Amino acid sequence: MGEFFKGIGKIPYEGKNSANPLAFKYYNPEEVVGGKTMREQLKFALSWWHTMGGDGTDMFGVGTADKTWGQTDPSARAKAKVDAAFEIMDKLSIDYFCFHDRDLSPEYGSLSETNAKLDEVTDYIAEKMKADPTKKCLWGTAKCFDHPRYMHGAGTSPSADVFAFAAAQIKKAIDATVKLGGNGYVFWGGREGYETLLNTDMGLELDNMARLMRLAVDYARSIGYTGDFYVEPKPKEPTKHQYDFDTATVLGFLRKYGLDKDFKMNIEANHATLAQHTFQHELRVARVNGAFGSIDANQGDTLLGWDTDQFPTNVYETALCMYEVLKAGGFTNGGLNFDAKARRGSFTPEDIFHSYIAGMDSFALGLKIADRMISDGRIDKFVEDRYSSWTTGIGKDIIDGRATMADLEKYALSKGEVTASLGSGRQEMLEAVMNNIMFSL
Ligand code: XUL
Ligand code: CO
Repeated sequence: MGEFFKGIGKIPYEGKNSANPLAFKYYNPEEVVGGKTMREQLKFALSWWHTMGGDGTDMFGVGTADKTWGQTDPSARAKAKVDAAFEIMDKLSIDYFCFHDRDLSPEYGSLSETNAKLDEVTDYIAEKMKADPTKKCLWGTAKCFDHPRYMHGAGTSPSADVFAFAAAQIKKAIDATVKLGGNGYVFWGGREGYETLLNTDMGLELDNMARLMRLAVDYARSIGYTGDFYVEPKPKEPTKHQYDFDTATVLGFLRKYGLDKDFKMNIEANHATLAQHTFQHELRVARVNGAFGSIDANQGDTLLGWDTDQFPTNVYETALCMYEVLKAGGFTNGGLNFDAKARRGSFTPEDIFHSYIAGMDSFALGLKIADRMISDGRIDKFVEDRYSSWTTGIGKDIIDGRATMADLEKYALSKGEVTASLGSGRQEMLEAVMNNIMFSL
């Protein structure tokens, strides 16, 4: 195996005063922040689809970056991708990778041939992981959205044959994830939605999506998989309306079908903003519902209405994200997967490194700021004080279930007007506190 990125060595941490573009300014893997090393807190992952396969092709033009890895034969290319991916992870000190089955190995003539070829690639990855045990699989998934057979959905297809095919594909993707020691398996419903209700039996489609998820969980558990299952919410794109619209919608779905104990969320920043939420909102909804799992780290463009999957560089957002992660107790099986791609104009091999360095440094800064937000205590103290009426008196009686409607009426009648019990929300003051913490680092 040759070296793919000959001019680029292992990316060093040089600190914030370094002007070397191929050095980390903030990501120092062994530095302890919030009781763990940055490496343990951030659990960065490489996304196989964007980094190893995405060549910049878009609706208006062909690719600009060469992602052939020097091979024309699909099978040879799949293995070269593995070599290149391990070189990238090694040089960037990234410990994890995430994959769709078809990013590892494409479809061939029949499902059995496709599966056999996938086995060859996962065998090869397993060998590389054995040689370097620091490299791990964060999660796997099945690409049940790109082939024409999935034009009307996979689990939500009107065709039972397509449902069966998707189940077979997911079974194999679960096998691959388990074989590679993955601790996560993702369901992102790429075409699990509709274009028009005039042709759609929504009730049946939702029931079937739940059936597929139940079958997948039961199968995985039966072969000894103990990791997490995640749903990755997204409101639209490619379909006009996706059933996994946002975290709240997914939680309702999971609870209806008794799947809520089996699934957590994989929250993606750009999906949150497409659903008209902030990234922090989606993380908070997952956290307060005990469903926080993993993160697809990227960012959208506020002026565009689609999934641009940009590398995250907005430190305000990464700080608020890491605040939620730390408040959730940190990652367990999850991590930060860069579901992000360099812009079409950033087409050189070095741009892969510049992109990851930018994203990793932004999250390292976000982690440091979030840790400071917590140790500083001003924000948390403000929130605690704001809700202090719930810790004594009538508030405590309500929380403890002691107050009846009649008691509350009696209390309200005796109190008279209650507007004076309210204090200012102090939003501007808190935003200034956040800036003060950010820039005191
Ligand atoms: C698409 C997307 C996917 C999932 C995995 O918007 O985010 O790449 O992360 O299928
Ligand atoms: Co994603």
